[in-house]
Amino acid sequence: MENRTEHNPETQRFQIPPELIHTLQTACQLAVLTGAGISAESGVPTFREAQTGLWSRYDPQELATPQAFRRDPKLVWEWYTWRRNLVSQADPNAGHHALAKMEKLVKENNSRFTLITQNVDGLHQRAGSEGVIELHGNINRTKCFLEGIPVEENESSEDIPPRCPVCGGPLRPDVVWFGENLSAQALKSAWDIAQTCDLFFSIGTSTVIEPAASLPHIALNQGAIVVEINPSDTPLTPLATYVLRAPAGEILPALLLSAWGKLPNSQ
Ligand code: BV8
Repeated sequence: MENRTEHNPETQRFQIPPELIHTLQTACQLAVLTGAGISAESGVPTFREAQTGLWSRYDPQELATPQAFRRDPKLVWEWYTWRRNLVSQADPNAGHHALAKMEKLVKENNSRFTLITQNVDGLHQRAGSEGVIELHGNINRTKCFLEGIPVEENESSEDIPPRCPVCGGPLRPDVVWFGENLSAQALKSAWDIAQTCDLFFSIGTSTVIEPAASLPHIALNQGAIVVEINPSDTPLTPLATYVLRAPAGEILPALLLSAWGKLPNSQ
């Protein structure tokens, strides 16, 4: 496939197609969709990687559901506590920082840049990205399971899960579980930019989870250039305009350097 970029061990460089660099420099509306893969280099395990230790016998897709929470709220709450601790020890990697820098450079060029993420770890915001559309919520926020209202967690509570101070119901993480609807506003914003963008990046996602997985196809169908960044093939790979077969933390800084001569953390 001539539009595929692989890391060249001899030159230790990526041969990024010059026409892709030009497209990146001249895009009017750039949309980026990220998945768990962009946080992999920060040490946050992707959703499909085997869970470690205590959790190895559970399937995340079974635990991340309202049914699992109703059945065993303590187990699900402790799973999220374990994941929150993992996320709290992680830092944004060069891929997160490169996207935050790219956003600033694209906006300085009076073009539009929209970052849509399936991730719940908040690492994009910690790297400086603005206006991040969190399709699946944020693991660091908490809400009441019964009323759905945001709640500041009372750290001293002995209850597992802690109770809502308003209704006494159990608290839950403010994430979208399987079988739950996404925020209508977040979904509409993501849909709209996929419909209007001229360049769409799909980064670190297996493009399996709906409705997020439909976004790159919406972009393709309206004529956008679609770039996939992933070390492995996904269902999107055969359809993407360009496939950058590399880890996000390596290829995104290379794209930034090639297109703007900048490094992720430079001024
Ligand atoms: C909904 C929050 C209405 C919780 C998550 C249509 C057809 C079939 C099924 C459905 C459908 N529509 C809806 C469904 C049901 C379901 C679904 O999609 N099921 C799947 C299994 C088919 N969807 C829903 O339930 C959604 N709700 O649509 O409501 C409805 C309801 C029921 C029925 C119909 C309609 C809600 C989905 C949201 C679920 N919540 N997260 C939590 O985190 O605890 S999703 C969760 O999975 C994470 O957000 C995560 O992001 C996502 C996994 O996807 P990826 O991000 O892609 O991660 P993954 O591990 O899969 O892949 C990582 C990739 O990174 C890999 O490709 C790897 O190669 C790559 N990688 C690794 N290292 C690197 C890298 N890439 C770059 N650099 C690296 N270094």
